[in-house]
Amino acid sequence: MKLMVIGLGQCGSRIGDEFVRLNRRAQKERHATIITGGYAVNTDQADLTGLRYIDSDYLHRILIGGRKTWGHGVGKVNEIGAELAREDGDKIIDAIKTAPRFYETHAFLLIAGAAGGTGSGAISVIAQMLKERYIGKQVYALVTLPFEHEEVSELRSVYNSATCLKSIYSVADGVFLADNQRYVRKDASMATNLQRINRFIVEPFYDLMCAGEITKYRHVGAKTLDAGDIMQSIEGWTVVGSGSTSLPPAFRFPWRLAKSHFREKGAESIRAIQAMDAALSELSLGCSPEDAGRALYLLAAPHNEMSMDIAKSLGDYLRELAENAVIRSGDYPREKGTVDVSILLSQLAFVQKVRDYYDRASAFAHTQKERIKETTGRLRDMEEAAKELPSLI
Ligand SMILES: Nc1nc2c(ncn2[C@@H]2O[C@H](COP(=O)(O)OP(=O)(O)OP(=O)(O)O)[C@@H](O)[C@H]2O)c(=O)[nH]1
Ligand SMILES: [Mg+2]
Repeated sequence: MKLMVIGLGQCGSRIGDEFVRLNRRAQKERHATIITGGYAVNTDQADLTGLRYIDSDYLHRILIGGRKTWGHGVGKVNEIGAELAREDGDKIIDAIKTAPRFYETHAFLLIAGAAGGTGSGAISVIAQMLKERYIGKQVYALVTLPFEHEEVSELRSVYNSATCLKSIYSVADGVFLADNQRYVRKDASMATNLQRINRFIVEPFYDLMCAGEITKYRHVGAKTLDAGDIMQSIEGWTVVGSGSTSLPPAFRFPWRLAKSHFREKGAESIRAIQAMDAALSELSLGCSPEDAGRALYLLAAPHNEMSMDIAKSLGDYLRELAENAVIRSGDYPREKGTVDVSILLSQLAFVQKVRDYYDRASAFAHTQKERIKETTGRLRDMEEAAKELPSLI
């Protein structure tokens, strides 16, 4: 599957940068192209400079709202982020339509951090622009949710997240959710932590996107997962995950293997199930699989680790967990010494975290309104007290 990736704001641009890195890796390791263009959009010039993989010309690193923010961001006010995207969105359209691989693009992927200003505000405006202009092309969003400490210390980040999620859900064809808090490793410094988190966020997309774009015959699966299958599996709230189990050393040298041994036969299925379990426990956001209306899994492993039995046991296992979902699947033969499973759960009917944002943001909006009313009243009181005094201007 080939995506055109547009990162918005600091968080979105950095994750977009990781996708471009992933594309280079796909070209090198698998001779496959999975990104038809990578763009970063921000109101903050310094953040655009800090990227590594996205081309550094002005068509790929796009500054919006320059006249209004002087290149210094919108300070977490996502209404301004949305307004600037409305004014300068054409810059993005102009840039993507000149991309040489534009017509190979299966879908757009817009990325942003929900709690900030620029990305949070711009993502739904740009999604709407793309939907109106490229009718029939899918527009997906990948939205990261704030860390717990941000939610506690700045109520504004909860409010931004809620308004961002509400708006993007109404316009995008699918919204991937990634919860920053799930990736936290307490021992690392913030900067390396963010980079690590970004790598974890993009990783589950790698096999999924590569599987249908393979050119080498021996890497083509019996049941190839192509862009159509993936797009059929994405609608509304979506989470992804990937898990892996390594093969015992003998498996890396298959000619040494006594495959027919009954114990080995059972171990094959167990390895695949273990990888699926790992994928489910590493989902980008905590949710219940039974709330999913669609699900998809991809098994990537050496040829001799993939059989009908294994495919069946994986399918049965996921069916038990996601009993209400239409399940699609694929396989992807590779030489690496691991068994990897990638999972996508979509059309989630309930997401606790999103629901909590909506509730808390509504309460926040209410208290803000009360506070403004109170402040206005007190200011009026003060003016009243000075009514009899002469003014010097
Ligand atoms: N996963 C991840 N989250 C990030 C990254 N950078 C920022 N965030 C999160 O994104 C949210 C803030 O959004 P930003 O992207 O910094 O904000 P912005 O869109 O640039 O908007 P302004 O700076 O307000 O103009 C916070 O919840 C951060 O924790 C990153 O590189 N990776
Ligand atoms: Mg910023």
